[in-house]
This record gives sequence, C-alpha cells and structure tokens, in this order.
Amino acid sequence: MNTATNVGIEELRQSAIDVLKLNDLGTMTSAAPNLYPHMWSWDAAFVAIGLARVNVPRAITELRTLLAAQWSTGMIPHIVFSEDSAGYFPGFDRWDTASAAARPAGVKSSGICQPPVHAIAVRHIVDRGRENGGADQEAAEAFLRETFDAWLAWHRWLAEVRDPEGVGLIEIHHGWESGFDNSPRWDGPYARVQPGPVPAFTRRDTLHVADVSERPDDAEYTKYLWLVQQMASVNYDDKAVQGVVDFRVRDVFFSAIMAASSDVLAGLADEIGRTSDAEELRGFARRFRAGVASTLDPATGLARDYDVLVDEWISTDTVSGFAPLVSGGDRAVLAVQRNTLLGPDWMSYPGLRFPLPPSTSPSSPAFRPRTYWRGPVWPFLNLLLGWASQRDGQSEIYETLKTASLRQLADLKFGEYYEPFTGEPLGSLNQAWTAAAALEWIGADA
Ligand code: 9WN
Repeated sequence: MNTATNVGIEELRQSAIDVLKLNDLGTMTSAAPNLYPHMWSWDAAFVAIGLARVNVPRAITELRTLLAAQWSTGMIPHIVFSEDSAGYFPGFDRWDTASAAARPAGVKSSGICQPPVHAIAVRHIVDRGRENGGADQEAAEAFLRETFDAWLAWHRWLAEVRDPEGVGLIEIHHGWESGFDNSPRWDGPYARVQPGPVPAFTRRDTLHVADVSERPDDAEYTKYLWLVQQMASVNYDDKAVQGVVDFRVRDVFFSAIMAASSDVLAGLADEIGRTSDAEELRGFARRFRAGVASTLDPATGLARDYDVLVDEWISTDTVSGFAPLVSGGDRAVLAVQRNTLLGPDWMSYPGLRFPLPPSTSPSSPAFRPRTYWRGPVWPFLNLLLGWASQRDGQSEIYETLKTASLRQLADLKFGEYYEPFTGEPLGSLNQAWTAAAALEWIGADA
C-alpha cells in the first residue's frame, strides 16, 4: 500500500478491528472510548458498515440495539445511552426524556435524531452476508425481513413529521441533529438563539481533547442546552416542538442522505417483495432529491440550508454544499459539483496534507483548521462521498478519496477529525466510525 508511513493494509485492518473491539460494550459500540461512551445513531450505521466486513452477526447486533431504542413515532434517537451514567454530558437525566410518551420504556435515549444513513448500512450487511454465504447470509436476510418495517417507519416519520409541507427538505431543531454541530452553517440560526435560564453544568467533553479550542465553547453549549430544555418542556411531542423551539432549519445534507437512503431501502423492499412500499420509498427519494436540487446557490453552485424562522437561505462554503453528490440528481449539476470538489477551494487547496475535503473550505473566512466542524477533515464523511461516487460510476473521485483516506488513516490513530494541512488527528482518538471507515475502504482488498 502506498502510504506515508509504510503501514501495510493488514496492519491497518488489524488496528481498525482492535479499535472496534476497544469500543465494544457487548451489544453496542461506543462512538469513542472516553469522549463518547454511548451509541450515536449515525455513528452506529457507519460502525455496522465496518463490522459487516469482519463479523456480520455483530454488525446486525449493532443495528438491533439501535432499533430497540426507536420511539413509537418511528424516530430513531440520536443517542442510546449505555450504563455509563457519568461519562458524557449532557447525560440521560439532562435530556429529560423520561416523560416523553413515545420513548420505549427501559431504553434510555436522547430526544432528537440524526441523519438516516441506516438503510445504507443494512444494504452493506445484506451484501456482505450474501458474499459470505451460509449462516451469515441467512442471518443478514432474516435481519432485513425482520427489521424492514422499522426502517420504513423511520423514513415515514422523517417525511411526514419533518417535512409536513412536502418541500423535500428535512427540518431540524438542533445543530446536533445535523451531526455537523458547530458548523458555520448554523452560525446565523444560533446567533438568534437567546438562552433563558440554563441550570449550571459541568462539561466532560473538554477533558478528552488535547486543546479545548478543538471543541465548541461554553456559550455555544449554553445554547445547545437551552434548545434541549425547550424541547423537553413539551415532552418532545412532535407537533408541540415546532411551536417552542428557537432553532428551525431545513438541513440540506440531512435531506440528501434521506434521498439516497430511501432509494437504497426501496431496493431492499423490492428484494423482499414489498413492492408498494418500494414505490413509496422511491417517491421519498424523488421528493428529497428535488428538494436538495432546489437549494442550489446560483452564485457558487453549492447547496444551501434554509432558516425557517427568518425565511432565509444559508449560504456557506461547507462540505454540506455537496449534498447533490450524495442525493444524486441532474448530471450537469453533478458534473459541476465534482469539478468544484476536486478543485482549488476543496480537495486541491494548496498545501493540504491529503487531497480530502475539509469540513469548511480553507478559502472561507469561517475556516478554522483545528476546530471541530469549522475546518477539520472527517474520515467518515469521505467514506459517504466515496460510496455515492461509486454508486454513480465516478471512479476517478472514488479512487482519489480511497487512496487519500487510506494514507490518512495509516497513522493508526483513528482520529475523530484531522487538521487538513498537518494531518494531525484531533478530537478523540480511537473513534469507532473512523476505524469502520478504514475497514470499509480496505474492503475486499485485504
Ligand atoms: C453531539 C458522536 C457524535 C457525532 C456527531 C459529532 C459529535 C456530539 C458531541 O459526536 O456530536 O451529538 O457531543 O459533540 O458532531 O456528528 O455523531 O461521534
């Protein structure tokens, strides 16, 4: 393998497996050993993709654990809490979901959601099961049949509750729902959030990073907690939340994942004879693909979010601007987007350690190379972009992302995110979805 450190594929593979073992809590994988001692929804999907490369039954267990936390509305919560009650803030008590009628009794979870990457993970599990044959195939196919209705309910909830007007864009109520917590995408909406009284809090996240500037600051956290309080004040009731929450944004990247994943789930529906459900899911895919296309900024060609409370587009130079590459869409639009992504403001920005897209373009005044979603490179996102490129037959971009990612991950640190110019791992080390991304990039090569 052509890596900067001459680490071989087999060593990388083994180290990635070790990281998943380190984070394995039995029936769930913690997102990271110290910083995130619980299960996160979209992390779990990527973790399952990686696990499916080495242990199909364990990958299935991961998603079954997540589904056990699914609310009766269909929502899949963004955190499923492990027994570790002190390791993360805000913990289960602070979320105050105890009185939420839709939360299944006995499974502790937060009250918001994250992007629906899960059907893509189920697709990977079924494919790996079929490649392996025998017991793996049987388990994977049974898993698909047994859980299909739950995934369908999740997609229906998103389509009906989070896009009630049918504009093809998912509305979120917290930056944490996007998974891009403190991205410049949310600077405008958060600037308008005026927190009321928030009980005193002690953060734990800052204990687990080398430098606190790699994380959001306390003022940002106060706003994050205020929004949680607002939603808790109405017991996370879907209808009531829209009326009380100070953050209402149509998230273009979430919507793109909804489109891509709905297509994948439609394919799985066909395979188990659920033809009319497949049609409904293809309808979701078309609707959200069109929604994503409707956001394009004519000046930059990048996709935009929309701030519902002030009726304004949000234009930023962030990697979410490439949402059409995830949702799929018009060939000409995708071709322009690919050129931009490969070009000098993104993957070919001068001096990058690896040709991988930073979360915010270094050309943007908002760019901060070491701060979380404001600049660093996130390996799991590159895997998602690679998956979409392969789906669309774009081997050039796929191979570029794959080669660069394998070189980046050959440091064997499995950083949560990376400084784009030095290649230094930041945030947590041994992050589960980073290890999973390595396993999936290695794929059948090892
Ligand atoms: C809040 C677990 C999660 C990821 C998110 C990432 C970060 C949490 C936090 O960690 O968010 O949900 O405490 O900062 O932004 O994308 O799912 O890895």
